[in-house]
Amino acid sequence: MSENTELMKYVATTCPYCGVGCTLNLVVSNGKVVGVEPNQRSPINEGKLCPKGVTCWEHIHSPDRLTTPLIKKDGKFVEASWEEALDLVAKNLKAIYDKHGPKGLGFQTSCRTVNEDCYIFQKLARVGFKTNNVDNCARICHGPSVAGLSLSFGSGAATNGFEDALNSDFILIWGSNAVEAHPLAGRRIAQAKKRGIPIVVVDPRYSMTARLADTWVRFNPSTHIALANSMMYWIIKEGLEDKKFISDRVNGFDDLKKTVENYADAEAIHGVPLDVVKDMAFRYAKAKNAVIIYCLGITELTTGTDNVRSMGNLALLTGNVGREGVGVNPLRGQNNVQGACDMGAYPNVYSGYQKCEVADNRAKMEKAWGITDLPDWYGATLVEQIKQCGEEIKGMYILGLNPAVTYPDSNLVKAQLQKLDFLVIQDIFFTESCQYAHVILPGACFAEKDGTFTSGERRINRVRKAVNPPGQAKEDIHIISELAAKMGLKGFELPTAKDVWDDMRAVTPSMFGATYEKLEKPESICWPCPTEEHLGTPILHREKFGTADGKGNLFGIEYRPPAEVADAEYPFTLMTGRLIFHYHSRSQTGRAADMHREVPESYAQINVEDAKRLGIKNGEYVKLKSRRGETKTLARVTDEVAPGVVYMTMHFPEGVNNLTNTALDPMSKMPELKHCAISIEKFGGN
Ligand SMILES: Nc1nc2c(c(=O)[nH]1)N[C@H]1C(S)=C(S)[C@@H](COP(=O)(O)OP(=O)(O)OC[C@H]3O[C@@H](n4cnc5c(=O)[nH]c(N)nc54)[C@H](O)[C@@H]3O)O[C@H]1N2
Ligand SMILES: Nc1nc2c(c(=O)[nH]1)N[C@H]1C(S)=C(S)[C@@H](COP(=O)(O)OP(=O)(O)OC[C@H]3O[C@@H](n4cnc5c(=O)[nH]c(N)nc54)[C@H](O)[C@@H]3O)O[C@H]1N2
Ligand code: SF4
Ligand SMILES: [Mo]
Repeated sequence: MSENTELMKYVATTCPYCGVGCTLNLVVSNGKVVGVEPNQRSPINEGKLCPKGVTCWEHIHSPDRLTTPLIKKDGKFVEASWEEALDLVAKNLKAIYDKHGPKGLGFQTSCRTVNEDCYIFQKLARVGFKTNNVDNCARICHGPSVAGLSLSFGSGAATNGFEDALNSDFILIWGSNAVEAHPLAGRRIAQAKKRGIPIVVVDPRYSMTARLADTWVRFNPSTHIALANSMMYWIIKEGLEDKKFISDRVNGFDDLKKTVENYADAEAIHGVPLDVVKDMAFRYAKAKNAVIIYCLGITELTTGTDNVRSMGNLALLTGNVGREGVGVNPLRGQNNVQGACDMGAYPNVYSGYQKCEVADNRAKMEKAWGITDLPDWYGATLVEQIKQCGEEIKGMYILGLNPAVTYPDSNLVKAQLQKLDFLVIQDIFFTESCQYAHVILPGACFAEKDGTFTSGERRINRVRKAVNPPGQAKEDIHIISELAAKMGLKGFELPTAKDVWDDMRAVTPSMFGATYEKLEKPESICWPCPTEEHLGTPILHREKFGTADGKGNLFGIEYRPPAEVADAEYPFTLMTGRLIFHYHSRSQTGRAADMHREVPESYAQINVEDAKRLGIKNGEYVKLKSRRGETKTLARVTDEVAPGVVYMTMHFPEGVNNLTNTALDPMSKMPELKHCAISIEKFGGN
């Protein structure tokens, strides 16, 4: 039966939104996706989906999809053939490389698309242009988790799975609004609550997740290190540290002990009364099995890596790593943020975190890829690449990212992109960033290709093709392999996603055993999976840590304030985040009618007392200003944020990132997306 006459079929695949990795069936009728059915047998979502999952098919056949390559001529985009567009891309990237060398180009890839796209993309950068200037969206998401947990535990990944929270005796949720951002992981937390497992949520804001907690601890934004240090001071003072675990498996106790001595009572910094600090610390330390779940409240700050290491400190100090019901679990954000990093779309590692600076690793990849002279240097990261536009970097290739909306300081980003001699963007929609491109290449969305997404619990879930891409749009791996062919590169003749995956497996010890055959099962497998007989590794660090000496590392870390703090001119602290109904820059959820209707416009939460003082009423427009720009938004007057604090979602263009700051965490190069100083005015004045 041809595709156009078939009646109805179910295609098992994975949700394209968040890192929980719920599996679902796309319902296909007459060559079109007409709905979804959650996978009833999935151990991840057990037949449930959140509003984003339920509507994840609605954008697939949107009339706004990019259907043909576009080339900018005389300032206007005109339709072009693939031949013409790819010739132009090959010619321009090569010309820049010949003139400016490997550091003249920047490559940025998505965490929304499949592992296979990410792998072949970084291979193109490294083989075709000998550059490590390749990065992915994790940089501005969980980059500090990769950096921090690697230092603490020797692996940057979550230690335990989502369901494992049910094996815990105490759940500490820190800077994560899982109920809205990871609803099916949030469901596990709700199940834990029903079973009577105590839940403490640490958040400056009374979030949806804080509502679920039995104890909500409000603290001052961006003071995580001080608060964690205070907790550890009291844990050590009461002798509640796990002495055996520390002596057997952990380095650095003395350094930590000395540092936390100054934080016995740090309420002046973090704002949490001493009795609350002690109560939280003792409950965490005394629980038989305690787990920490954290997210962007921890990472998206200039102290991101140190905040993550503070979570590692708490767990190591109390022996809460390496078995069921414990661990430190960053809820990875995008559907494939774990995978994009695993695939080596990162400026210092190949797939499976094999470091580029190690000569043996370079030699191995050179042999596999049939080339010489792979670079050993640490490439420029996402925001560094933007800062270098027009200077070192003259050309850029962006696959599935929308920097004009999602990177800090949008005005700067737009100005920088315009300084490029050549910008190619490969997306499924014409995004706010596309207007700055010279060539736009139409990719295929998740429903139109085969591949894999790796979820936040390191589970490699299959993505399966249900329908053809619209018009001339092509699967992203095909676009890249055709481009590579135009450049005369070898090793890109990989017609299927499985071929790309096998190409990756062959050079990646930690994923070598994860064959497509093994990924067929509904529960799939979690890497590390080194051999074909291996069944995967749901829990990390059982016997030893992934560090060189096999031990976990405690670090004495001093509190540092954020890069920009409120002052007389900009007296409010801006926090930023998410809503359940929208996803990032809304290129997809904005095209799902039900989602759009729920919250059609941007808003900022402003404290009742502040609003009263400024004469602002609920539902009025306000102007928010920072040193970098301004934005107009609706005011929601509430006591969910403390006086002096404003919370705004990131989903609308001309929005929150007009205000944010590009200051970087020195270790992970994460920009301070969650903290800057602003002023508030009634729109149009008083
Ligand atoms: N609906 C929806 N779900 C999503 C996404 C989406 O866009 N929409 N995106 C996905 C992605 S990529 C990610 S990374 C995750 C993110 O998931 P989360 O990190 O859970 O979501 P956020 O709302 O960004 O931030 C979480 C919380 O951090 C708090 N917070 C805690 N401490 C601090 C602090 O010191 N300073 C500041 N400023 N805030 C703090 C905020 O109050 C907020 O409640 O969500 C994923 N899921
Ligand atoms: N102020 C502030 N800023 C933030 C955050 C915050 O909390 N506060 N959060 C940050 C975080 S955690 C993240 S992850 C980033 C997200 O930043 P982005 O990744 O830039 O955001 P998205 O809107 O998800 O953009 C993904 C793009 O990929 C396209 N796409 C989807 N699937 C495919 C595919 O299969 N192929 C191709 N070629 N394209 C595809 C989509 O159309 C979309 O344009 O934003 C960051 N920015
Ligand atoms: S929880 Fe995440 S993966 Fe699951 S349906 Fe919702 S958006 Fe998709
Ligand atoms: Mo993210």
